[in-house]
Amino acid sequence: MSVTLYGFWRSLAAYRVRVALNLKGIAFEEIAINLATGEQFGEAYESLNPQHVVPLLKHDGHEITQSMAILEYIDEVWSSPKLLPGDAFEKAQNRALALVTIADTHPLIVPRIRNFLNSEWNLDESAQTKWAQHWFTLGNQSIEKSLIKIGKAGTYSFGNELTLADIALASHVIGANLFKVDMSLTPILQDIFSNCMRLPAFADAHPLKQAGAPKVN
Ligand SMILES: N[C@@H](CCC(=O)N[C@@H](CS)C(=O)NCC(=O)O)C(=O)O
Repeated sequence: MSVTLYGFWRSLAAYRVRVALNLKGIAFEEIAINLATGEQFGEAYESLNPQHVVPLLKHDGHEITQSMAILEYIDEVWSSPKLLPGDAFEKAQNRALALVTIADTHPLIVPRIRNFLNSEWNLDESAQTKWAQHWFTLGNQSIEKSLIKIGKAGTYSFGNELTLADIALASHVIGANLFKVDMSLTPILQDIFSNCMRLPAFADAHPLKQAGAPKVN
Protein backbone atom coordinates (compact mmCIF):
# COMPACT_ATOMS: atom_id res chain seq x y z
CA MET A 1 0.00 0.00 0.00
CA SER A 2 1.75 3.21 -1.12
CA VAL A 3 2.19 6.21 1.13
CA THR A 4 2.22 9.75 -0.27
CA LEU A 5 3.02 12.87 1.71
CA TYR A 6 2.05 16.29 0.40
CA GLY A 7 4.55 18.64 2.00
CA PHE A 8 7.02 21.44 1.39
CA TRP A 9 10.71 21.61 2.25
CA ARG A 10 10.40 24.24 4.95
CA SER A 11 7.11 23.09 6.49
CA LEU A 12 7.62 22.21 10.16
CA ALA A 13 4.38 20.23 10.17
CA ALA A 14 5.50 18.15 7.16
CA TYR A 15 8.83 17.66 8.95
CA ARG A 16 7.02 15.99 11.84
CA VAL A 17 5.37 13.55 9.46
CA ARG A 18 8.63 12.77 7.62
CA VAL A 19 10.28 11.94 10.96
CA ALA A 20 7.47 9.59 12.02
CA LEU A 21 7.54 7.79 8.66
CA ASN A 22 11.33 7.46 8.89
CA LEU A 23 11.20 6.15 12.46
CA LYS A 24 8.71 3.48 11.42
CA GLY A 25 10.78 2.60 8.34
CA ILE A 26 7.90 3.38 5.96
CA ALA A 27 8.82 4.14 2.34
CA PHE A 28 6.95 7.18 1.02
CA GLU A 29 6.80 9.58 -1.88
CA GLU A 30 6.71 13.31 -1.11
CA ILE A 31 4.89 15.70 -3.42
CA ALA A 32 5.89 19.34 -2.89
CA ILE A 33 3.17 21.96 -2.68
CA ASN A 34 4.98 25.26 -3.14
CA LEU A 35 3.78 27.41 -0.23
CA ALA A 36 5.96 30.30 -1.40
CA THR A 37 4.08 30.65 -4.70
CA GLY A 38 0.63 29.96 -3.20
CA GLU A 39 0.15 26.50 -4.72
CA GLN A 40 -1.78 25.55 -1.57
CA PHE A 41 -4.59 27.86 -2.76
CA GLY A 42 -4.86 26.33 -6.25
CA GLU A 43 -7.87 24.25 -7.26
CA ALA A 44 -5.90 21.02 -7.49
CA TYR A 45 -4.71 21.16 -3.88
CA GLU A 46 -7.96 22.66 -2.56
CA SER A 47 -9.79 19.52 -3.65
CA LEU A 48 -7.40 17.56 -1.43
CA ASN A 49 -7.31 19.93 1.54
CA PRO A 50 -9.83 22.79 1.70
CA GLN A 51 -7.78 24.30 4.55
CA HIS A 52 -4.97 25.08 2.05
CA VAL A 53 -2.20 23.75 4.27
CA VAL A 54 0.33 20.90 4.25
CA PRO A 55 0.90 18.19 5.33
CA LEU A 56 -1.59 15.73 3.91
CA LEU A 57 -1.01 11.99 3.96
CA LYS A 58 -2.53 9.57 1.45
CA HIS A 59 -2.64 5.93 2.46
CA ASP A 60 -4.95 3.01 1.81
CA GLY A 61 -7.53 5.21 0.06
CA HIS A 62 -7.52 7.71 2.96
CA GLU A 63 -6.54 11.38 2.91
CA ILE A 64 -5.49 12.65 6.34
CA THR A 65 -4.67 16.22 7.34
CA GLN A 66 -3.24 17.85 10.50
CA SER A 67 0.19 16.63 11.57
CA MET A 68 -0.99 15.50 15.02
CA ALA A 69 -3.77 13.39 13.51
CA ILE A 70 -1.34 12.01 10.93
CA LEU A 71 1.24 11.11 13.61
CA GLU A 72 -1.38 9.24 15.62
CA TYR A 73 -2.66 7.48 12.47
CA ILE A 74 0.87 6.37 11.59
CA ASP A 75 1.41 5.16 15.14
CA GLU A 76 -1.75 3.08 15.11
CA VAL A 77 -1.30 1.60 11.65
CA TRP A 78 2.42 0.79 12.01
CA SER A 79 2.70 -0.15 15.65
CA SER A 80 6.48 -0.45 16.04
CA PRO A 81 8.29 1.44 17.49
CA LYS A 82 5.40 2.85 19.54
CA LEU A 83 5.39 6.66 19.55
CA LEU A 84 2.59 7.14 22.05
CA PRO A 85 3.21 4.60 24.81
CA GLY A 86 1.80 4.25 28.29
CA ASP A 87 -1.57 4.56 29.99
CA ALA A 88 -4.25 7.17 29.35
CA PHE A 89 -2.53 9.75 31.57
CA GLU A 90 0.90 9.25 30.02
CA LYS A 91 -0.56 9.56 26.55
CA ALA A 92 -2.38 12.75 27.56
CA GLN A 93 0.84 14.16 29.05
CA ASN A 94 2.73 13.35 25.86
CA ARG A 95 0.09 14.90 23.60
CA ALA A 96 -0.12 17.99 25.82
CA LEU A 97 3.62 18.65 25.53
CA ALA A 98 3.52 18.12 21.76
CA LEU A 99 0.56 20.50 21.44
CA VAL A 100 2.42 23.37 23.13
CA THR A 101 4.15 23.79 19.81
CA ILE A 102 1.79 22.06 17.35
CA ALA A 103 -1.31 23.94 18.53
CA ASP A 104 -0.04 27.01 20.35
CA THR A 105 3.28 28.16 18.86
CA HIS A 106 3.69 26.98 15.29
CA PRO A 107 0.26 28.23 14.06
CA LEU A 108 1.32 31.80 14.92
CA ILE A 109 4.25 31.87 12.49
CA VAL A 110 2.92 30.09 9.37
CA PRO A 111 2.91 31.93 6.01
CA ARG A 112 -0.79 32.92 6.09
CA ILE A 113 -0.27 34.70 9.43
CA ARG A 114 2.92 36.46 8.35
CA ASN A 115 1.34 37.44 5.02
CA PHE A 116 -1.63 38.96 6.88
CA LEU A 117 0.68 40.91 9.21
CA ASN A 118 2.28 42.31 6.10
CA SER A 119 -0.83 43.04 4.03
CA GLU A 120 -2.88 44.55 6.89
CA TRP A 121 -0.23 46.32 8.95
CA ASN A 122 2.75 46.55 6.63
CA LEU A 123 4.98 44.55 8.93
CA ASP A 124 8.17 43.99 6.99
CA GLU A 125 10.41 40.94 7.19
CA SER A 126 12.37 42.17 10.20
CA ALA A 127 9.16 42.91 12.14
CA GLN A 128 7.81 39.49 11.18
CA THR A 129 11.04 37.90 12.41
CA LYS A 130 10.61 39.70 15.73
CA TRP A 131 7.03 38.39 15.89
CA ALA A 132 8.19 34.81 15.23
CA GLN A 133 11.06 35.10 17.73
CA HIS A 134 8.63 36.29 20.39
CA TRP A 135 6.30 33.29 20.01
CA PHE A 136 9.12 30.78 19.73
CA THR A 137 10.74 32.21 22.88
CA LEU A 138 7.47 31.90 24.82
CA GLY A 139 7.10 28.36 23.46
CA ASN A 140 10.66 27.54 24.53
CA GLN A 141 9.99 28.76 28.07
CA SER A 142 6.72 26.81 28.34
CA ILE A 143 8.34 23.64 27.04
CA GLU A 144 11.42 23.92 29.30
CA LYS A 145 9.30 24.52 32.41
CA SER A 146 6.91 21.72 31.44
CA LEU A 147 9.82 19.30 31.00
CA ILE A 148 11.03 20.22 34.50
CA LYS A 149 7.53 19.90 35.99
CA ILE A 150 6.88 16.53 34.34
CA GLY A 151 10.28 15.38 35.60
CA LYS A 152 10.79 12.49 33.19
CA ALA A 153 13.33 13.93 30.74
CA GLY A 154 16.29 11.70 29.92
CA THR A 155 17.81 11.30 26.50
CA TYR A 156 14.36 12.37 25.28
CA SER A 157 11.35 14.17 26.77
CA PHE A 158 9.84 11.17 28.52
CA GLY A 159 12.92 9.12 29.41
CA ASN A 160 15.21 7.23 27.11
CA GLU A 161 12.69 6.11 24.50
CA LEU A 162 11.60 8.38 21.69
CA THR A 163 7.98 9.47 21.71
CA LEU A 164 5.65 11.65 19.69
CA ALA A 165 6.48 14.66 21.89
CA ASP A 166 10.12 14.52 20.74
CA ILE A 167 9.04 14.81 17.12
CA ALA A 168 7.03 17.91 18.00
CA LEU A 169 9.86 19.44 20.06
CA ALA A 170 12.39 18.81 17.29
CA SER A 171 10.16 20.63 14.80
CA HIS A 172 9.85 23.48 17.30
CA VAL A 173 13.61 23.88 17.73
CA ILE A 174 14.19 23.72 13.97
CA GLY A 175 11.71 26.57 13.60
CA ALA A 176 13.32 28.51 16.44
CA ASN A 177 16.73 28.04 14.81
CA LEU A 178 15.46 29.22 11.42
CA PHE A 179 14.36 32.44 13.17
CA LYS A 180 17.65 32.61 15.15
CA VAL A 181 16.13 32.32 18.62
CA ASP A 182 18.57 32.05 21.54
CA MET A 183 18.42 28.40 22.65
CA SER A 184 20.96 28.76 25.47
CA LEU A 185 18.19 29.70 27.93
CA THR A 186 16.42 26.34 27.49
CA PRO A 187 19.19 23.74 27.94
CA ILE A 188 16.95 20.70 28.53
CA LEU A 189 15.05 21.35 25.31
CA GLN A 190 18.32 21.98 23.47
CA ASP A 191 19.81 18.68 24.76
CA ILE A 192 16.74 16.68 23.73
CA PHE A 193 16.92 18.30 20.30
CA SER A 194 20.64 17.44 19.92
CA ASN A 195 19.91 13.84 20.90
CA CYS A 196 17.10 13.61 18.34
CA MET A 197 19.25 15.08 15.59
CA ARG A 198 21.83 12.33 16.10
CA LEU A 199 19.26 9.94 14.63
CA PRO A 200 19.06 9.72 10.82
CA ALA A 201 15.24 9.65 11.02
CA PHE A 202 15.35 13.22 12.36
CA ALA A 203 18.44 14.51 10.57
CA ASP A 204 17.46 13.26 7.09
CA ALA A 205 14.02 14.85 7.40
CA HIS A 206 15.47 18.32 8.18
CA PRO A 207 13.87 21.08 6.09
CA LEU A 208 17.22 22.27 4.76
CA LYS A 209 17.96 18.78 3.42
CA GLN A 210 14.82 18.60 1.28
CA ALA A 211 14.54 19.25 -2.45
CA GLY A 212 13.98 22.94 -3.11
CA ALA A 213 15.68 24.15 0.10
CA PRO A 214 18.29 26.92 -0.21
CA LYS A 215 21.89 25.72 -0.10
CA VAL A 216 23.60 26.45 3.23
CA ASN A 217 27.27 25.97 4.12
N1 LIG B 1 -1.87 22.52 12.52
C1 LIG B 1 -1.44 22.12 11.20
C2 LIG B 1 -0.62 23.23 10.60
C3 LIG B 1 -0.63 23.19 9.12
C4 LIG B 1 0.06 24.41 8.55
O1 LIG B 1 -0.24 25.58 8.90
N2 LIG B 1 1.00 24.16 7.64
C5 LIG B 1 1.74 25.23 7.04
C6 LIG B 1 3.16 24.78 6.72
S1 LIG B 1 4.03 24.29 8.16
C7 LIG B 1 1.06 25.64 5.74
O2 LIG B 1 0.76 24.80 4.91
N3 LIG B 1 0.84 26.94 5.58
C8 LIG B 1 0.28 27.49 4.40
C9 LIG B 1 -0.10 28.92 4.63
O3 LIG B 1 0.01 29.40 5.75
O4 LIG B 1 -0.51 29.56 3.66
C10 LIG B 1 -0.60 20.85 11.29
O5 LIG B 1 0.06 20.65 12.30
O6 LIG B 1 -0.62 20.06 10.32
